[in-house]
Amino acid sequence: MKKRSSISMLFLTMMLSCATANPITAAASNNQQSDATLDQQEADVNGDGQTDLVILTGEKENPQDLWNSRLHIVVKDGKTGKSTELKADGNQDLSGYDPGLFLGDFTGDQAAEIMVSADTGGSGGVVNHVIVDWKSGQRIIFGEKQNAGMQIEGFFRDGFTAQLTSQAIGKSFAIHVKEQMKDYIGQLFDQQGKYTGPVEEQAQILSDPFGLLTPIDVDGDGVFELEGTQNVWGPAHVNGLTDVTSVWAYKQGSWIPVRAHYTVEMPLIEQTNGK
Ligand SMILES: [Ca+2]
Ligand SMILES: [Ca+2]
Repeated sequence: MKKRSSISMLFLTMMLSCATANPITAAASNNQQSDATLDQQEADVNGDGQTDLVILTGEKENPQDLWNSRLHIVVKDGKTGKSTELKADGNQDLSGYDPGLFLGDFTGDQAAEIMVSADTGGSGGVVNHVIVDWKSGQRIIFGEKQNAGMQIEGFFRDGFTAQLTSQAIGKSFAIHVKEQMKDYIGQLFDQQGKYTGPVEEQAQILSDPFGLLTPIDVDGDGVFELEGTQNVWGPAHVNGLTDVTSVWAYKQGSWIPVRAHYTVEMPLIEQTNGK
């Protein structure tokens, strides 16, 4: 997989579902005249022991354009030579800058899954990630819902504190945010750190979807996990509060978070003065 530039600021949180992915239907490839080959990799994706060729194609309005629309996966079966095409994210069109492929086994069945990543070019560098289990009926096992990751929500409270909850794991934690909130003293907090903002607005803090999402075999069992970092922000998107990094493993049809940590920027000069 191609390395991408570091991504820390994304937008909007989305609901995460660990439910089984939608079955989707592969269509015969018969309309590739305008498609450009954007990446190609080799691996056994159908589990027959033969190496297959996986090609990522997309459409460019102009050949020199960096933006690619209608990303498609084409698999050339290493045994039969037959090509099968699939929209990279099933029923919707996946688009983006600098799209790339990664082939690796996330499910533990010895056949590689097909991971497609594409920068959306949106605020802060949202990256779409799709993982297709080709062997098991071309199922999308990681898509927009899974890309919401830890789904952090939260609100501010006294003591320059951000009270955060991960909807994905149902756990809460608090971080000290005086440094990040210093522009809001007099608006959301008084000088002593007492919260003075609106109380009716509960979800003042949200997390972005994953940006960079890296396949990594964290436990050395030969099956890839995913590691990614999400920006947690509030009350506005420019106000990054913390970055949450989590590792996810695909177990029995669901992505399970196996570990997570957060980082907070250290104030270098000012003494914190929260309660
Ligand atoms: Ca697999
Ligand atoms: Ca592993």
